[in-house]
Amino acid sequence: MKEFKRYLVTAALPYSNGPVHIGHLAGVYVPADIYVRYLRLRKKDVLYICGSDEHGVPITLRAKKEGKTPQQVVDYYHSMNKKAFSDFGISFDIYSRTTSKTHYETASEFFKTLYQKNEFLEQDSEQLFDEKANQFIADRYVTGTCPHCGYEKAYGDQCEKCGTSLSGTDLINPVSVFSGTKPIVKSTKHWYLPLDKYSDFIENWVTKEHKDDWRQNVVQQVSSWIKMGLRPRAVTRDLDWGVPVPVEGAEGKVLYVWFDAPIGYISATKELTNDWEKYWKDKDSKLIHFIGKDNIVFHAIIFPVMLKAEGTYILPENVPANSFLNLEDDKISTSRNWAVWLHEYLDDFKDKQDVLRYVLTVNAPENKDNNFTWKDFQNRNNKELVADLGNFINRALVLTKKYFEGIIPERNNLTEYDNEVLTQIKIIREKVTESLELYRIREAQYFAMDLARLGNKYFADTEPWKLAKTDIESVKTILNIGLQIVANLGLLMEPFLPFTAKKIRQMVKYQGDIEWDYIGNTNLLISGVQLDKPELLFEQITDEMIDLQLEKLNKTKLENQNEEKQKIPLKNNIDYEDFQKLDIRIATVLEAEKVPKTKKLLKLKVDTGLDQRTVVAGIAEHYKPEEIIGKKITMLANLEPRKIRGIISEGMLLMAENLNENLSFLTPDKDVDNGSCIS
Ligand code: B3M
Ligand code: ZN
Repeated sequence: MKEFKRYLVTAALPYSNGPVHIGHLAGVYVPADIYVRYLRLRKKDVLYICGSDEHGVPITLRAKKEGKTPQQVVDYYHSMNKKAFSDFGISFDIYSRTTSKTHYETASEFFKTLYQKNEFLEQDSEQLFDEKANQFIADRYVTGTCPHCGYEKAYGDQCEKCGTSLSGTDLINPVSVFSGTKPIVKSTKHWYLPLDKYSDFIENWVTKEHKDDWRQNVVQQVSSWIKMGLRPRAVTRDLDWGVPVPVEGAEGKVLYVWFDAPIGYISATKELTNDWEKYWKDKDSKLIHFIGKDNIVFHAIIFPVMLKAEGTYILPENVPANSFLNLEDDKISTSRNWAVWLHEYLDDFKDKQDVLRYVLTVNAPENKDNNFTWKDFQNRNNKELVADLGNFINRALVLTKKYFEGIIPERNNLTEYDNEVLTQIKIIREKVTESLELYRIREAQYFAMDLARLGNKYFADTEPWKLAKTDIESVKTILNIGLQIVANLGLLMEPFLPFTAKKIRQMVKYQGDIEWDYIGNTNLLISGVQLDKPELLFEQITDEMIDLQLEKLNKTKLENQNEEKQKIPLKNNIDYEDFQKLDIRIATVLEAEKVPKTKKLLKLKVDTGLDQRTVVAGIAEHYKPEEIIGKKITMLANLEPRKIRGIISEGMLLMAENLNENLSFLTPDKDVDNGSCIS
């Protein structure tokens, strides 16, 4: 495998329109942090780059919803997320942001370089324009009826029901999300990145050159995009929030967020070091993009095409893309508040960052989606961190205190088993190394815990607490070896559990360098050193602590259900004349029966005060016929009669309903006559 002089590790830039949650940590930031910390322990020249992604329509929508400016929104979440990452030991060398001055300059320069190289296609296209909001609207922000399946809530870019990829102008009765009005179609010019021109390059580079060393989810997704045929992609937008397009004739246009955001990696590096070009342009630099699977196309196709077209940059050596983490079997969602927010986790689990890092790593969704449950969180903590890692270390220290007043004993003659245990330490290091080099972070964490399991087994096999009565010299050797294993854990766990690893090194007064290659050294600790009073590294997580979290989630679920009720979207406005055409009356149900061979229909005979007539109503799943006879109801009396399942229905029952289908009649609160008008 090629040796590189330096490493450039990027982690996907989180949008500054919400807090970061455990899905972000599991998907991107913890695995990347583990890999970077490992490289640092190997004394590699490595930069860990990240920052806030601060453009894009979702941010302007949130700003509009909260009555703030987009800058206020991104300022708020940028500082919240920057602190949350720091609190969790996500050790970026820089956490910048794409509203920085350097980023605007860098992104503009990058665009201009491609523009001057005539890399872009310039095309006029028909786009939907919201006259009331006075802005063009991206396809995602227009809804309407899908021309393929008739689904009335299709988005302009895709129909979620039949999955058809759409463009806003395809929709029937399009409505702008911004103003609720019907948009018009207007022509506008945009600049397109010719992905098709680089299709062969991408195909060779990803699906052939990296067929074996990149994760299959990445190779397969790129393959399917190639098979579908790469098409020119617009990299400018008619928006006022973003990096202005720096060329003539582009007034009122900004760079597409996914064009400018990846350049954020470059601008952040520029802000970090004057040597930035060494990292981004020297073939001896290794570039790795840690991302979630929803960002594969941008990091394995679009950004590499941009870099290739610009011509002076290196390309990523790997793009480890994780899948998604679910929470209690449901998709994590910022908008539904279905998440464990980092800033809230620390409120409830103070100083337990490593517990969450550990659980998210052993459950990392590396090759498929995975699920986080609070029960598993509790079990992993209590049965692995407390019982394996913490228990072993505590035993080594407590026994040393008990038999040698906390002074590290010297080692005497080693048995064959002692030697075997000592050689295992380096073997475990090598297994962890290999897994990390292959970005198998979850496997690496498991192998690292083998060292704690080795220590526990060594004590269980040698039983120093029994030997102490008869052979204290052997106990010295056993405890010395146990403490050497503890010191090695203080190095081996540094990438995974940095807060715990530091405590371990302090507890055994490890004074050496924190280096990967020292792992396996069986003399990290000098005998005769006085150790401090042992402290517990981990504490039990109780059922009460977990129940509290589950209660929070149940409360969120209920709030979401309540919220769902009001989610039936408002229809277009009508004028008073339209309303006057409706003749709505109070009536009484005289007879009611189920319509044969249907689940939902009841056939009613009603007295409207003007006449008696038949009405068919879809309420059979909510009311039994016998329970509505005699009931006063509200109905639309002048609806054209229509035949429903062979029955002529003369009018329509008016019911109150919401999305959770909690149906109700509209019954007057006073005993008014049949035929009373609703006005
Ligand atoms: N802001 C993250 C996302 O899609 C996106 C990553 C940008 S990395 C250049 O959630
Ligand atoms: Zn459809």
